[in-house]
Amino acid sequence: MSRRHPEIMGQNDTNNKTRLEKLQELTRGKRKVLIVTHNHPDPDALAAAFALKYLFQSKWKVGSIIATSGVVGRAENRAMIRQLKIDLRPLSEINLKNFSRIALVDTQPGAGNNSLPKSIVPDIVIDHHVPIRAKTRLAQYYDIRTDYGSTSTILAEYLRDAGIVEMDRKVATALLYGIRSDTRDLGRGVSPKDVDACMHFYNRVLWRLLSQIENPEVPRDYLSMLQKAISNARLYKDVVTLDLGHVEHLEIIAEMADLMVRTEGVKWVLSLGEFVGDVYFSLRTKKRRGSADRIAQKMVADLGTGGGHEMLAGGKVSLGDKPHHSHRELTDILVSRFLKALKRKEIKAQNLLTFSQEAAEAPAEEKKVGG
Ligand SMILES: [Mn+2]
Repeated sequence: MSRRHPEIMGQNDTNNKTRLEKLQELTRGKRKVLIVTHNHPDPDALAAAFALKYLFQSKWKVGSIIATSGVVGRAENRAMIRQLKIDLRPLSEINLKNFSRIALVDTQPGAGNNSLPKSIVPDIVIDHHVPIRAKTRLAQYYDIRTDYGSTSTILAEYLRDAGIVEMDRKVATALLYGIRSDTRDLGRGVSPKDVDACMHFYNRVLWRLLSQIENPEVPRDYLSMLQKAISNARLYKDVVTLDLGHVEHLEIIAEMADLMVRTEGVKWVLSLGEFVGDVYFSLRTKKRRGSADRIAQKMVADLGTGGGHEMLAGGKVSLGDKPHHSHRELTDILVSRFLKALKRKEIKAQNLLTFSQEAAEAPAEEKKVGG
């Protein structure tokens, strides 16, 4: 019952202004804040970090550095960094001792998807993912709003309530893209707050730049991955599973899940792949109350980490932690747990394309019978 409620600094009724005061207090007199995103940052993580940096600088003249781990591979995300000039540093090259304040955005300590050493408790945690991690509550400041569609929305509210009228246009563009990309254009896992936030700074968005970010050139490899994804997809009635095998960059796993869930008649998609020795997966569903986050957590029980939201979730199993399992075995366990959770285990798999072809070729009355 209380699972979905927003938890903010341990209270529900604290308003943004009070939070801003607390943030100011925490960073007062600090030379530089380190802002860390989850590994392989997506547009929401990048926008939230970019906006937090802007808030610190423009409001309180506190400098900050944005750092992350992993690879930004998706063409749109690379375009975002390039076009908006987001200065992103590798976390591995940062001396954490040089920072007396560390902020985590779009992730939490113990979530398993960021590279902040386990021994470090960040001072600031801002996120929108379920579950709220135990270690998050140790942070001096945390703002976890699990009913929000994006972390960017939280940052947009901060900027609005900090009284920033003429918001930096690049920051506004980043935030809009962050919100849109996490909510699939304000249509998935979205709250009224996400829509409000967009409306507030709409007139500051650089639309041409945004269009360039959303429609970048893609490498030919991208098309071959697309081909592989489609031909590998297995259909269990209305559920698709998809093993991409080794992937060059991580975002492709989520991207293919997003694509496949748009297939007619498909209600759920599990997309998996192996990246630098770890198995990653993305879950997507058309069901508004799909509990994808709970299924993701069931799938990784005793194996790894997982979480997310009702309609989208993800997880990771490190092969290093499970040396007795091969990539194939782990993938099989994850797929089997997924199908079991959805009660599709007894259904015989079909090839997604064969199925569509048969359906297309079948006479109309037979299709009706199949219902
Ligand atoms: Mn997010």
